[in-house]
Amino acid sequence: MYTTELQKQAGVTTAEPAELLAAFEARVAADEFIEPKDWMPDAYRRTLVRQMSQHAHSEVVGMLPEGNWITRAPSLRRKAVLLAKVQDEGGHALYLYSATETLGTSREEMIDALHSGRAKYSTIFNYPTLTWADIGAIGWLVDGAAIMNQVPLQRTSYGPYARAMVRICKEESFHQRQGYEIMMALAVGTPEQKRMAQDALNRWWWPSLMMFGPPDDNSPNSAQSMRWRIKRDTNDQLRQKFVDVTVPQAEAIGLSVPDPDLKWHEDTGHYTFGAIDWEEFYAVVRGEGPVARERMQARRKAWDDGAWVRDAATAHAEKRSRRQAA
Ligand code: BYC
Repeated sequence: MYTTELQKQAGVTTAEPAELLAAFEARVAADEFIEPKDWMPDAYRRTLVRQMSQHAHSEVVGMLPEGNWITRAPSLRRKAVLLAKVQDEGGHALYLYSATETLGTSREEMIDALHSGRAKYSTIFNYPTLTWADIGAIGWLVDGAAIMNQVPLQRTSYGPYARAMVRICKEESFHQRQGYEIMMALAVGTPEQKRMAQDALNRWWWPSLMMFGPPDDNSPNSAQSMRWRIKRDTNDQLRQKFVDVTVPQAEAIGLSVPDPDLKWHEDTGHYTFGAIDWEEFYAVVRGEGPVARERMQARRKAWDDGAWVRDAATAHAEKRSRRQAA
């Protein structure tokens, strides 16, 4: 009844009933959603907590590079749009933290893991936003990469994660368009504006490709996550789709992708592209990104500065429940 070959493959370390595991695997294979109260292997739960909380952290840290430009947006319209976008990212983090809490972890545990450096967040947010064109490049490339990764996650096997993704993807598609629209405007602007747009593309292109994670043959979590249908596509498959969709968008506005090895293949209908600097990726994952320290300082400060708000909200909730009980 206990530890079977199936359990070993699933990375199950404690003895878990084989029939429950078999029923779980069958439901996943039939594309049924797994819900919070359903039985699930510990390793499945741990993988989800890891991926979903890191996803939530990425949304919250992702507010920083763009938030940095709200006061400097070049017009009232741009300011209003950027403000709405950054607020959406905060909302995404809230849906994701709530969905992760259904797996039995708490918001405090997750935030503590981020602030202590135990939990990761996307490498992309450790690069600085130097000019207004970077805001265009982030919307276009970073949100574009996020959509590519997140559309399949609407069919991820864990119900609360899949449902959170539906709304997130709708909002991300608006984000991608606002970024591309900024790039379009700059690309037909003055020579200096066009130069800024090209410079932003040059700096954000390769880090955007890294967002999809290490290559498949070096991605320790992919095989199991694909089997459990947490991930529906591999890192390399999504990266390829992103390149295929994005290169023509750059060409349409007269910008060039900074990759001399980029080549279109009529026969396969795909681009091949140059080597990604994985040393840079792993260094950024290790916390050595150009603005990694500033990002974590900003998050910790925001958490400390917000302590009075959390205290006030808790006191208010307690007062309300006392009043209701009376
Ligand atoms: N950055 O075995 P692998 C956004 C880690 S937010 C940092 O392939 P997995 C947005 C990985 O965690 C975008 N670390 O892992 C917000 C693992 O380490 P651990 C965030 C990375 O999980 C605001 C190790 O490398 N999106 O779009 O199978 C404004 C080995 O990797 C990265 C999500 O989080 C990275 N880029 O696949 C604008 C989507 N890549 O955890 C935009 C959900 C890999 O074992 N997440 N690592 O210590 C996923 O789809 C998957 O977790 C990943 C990685 C594809 C990211």
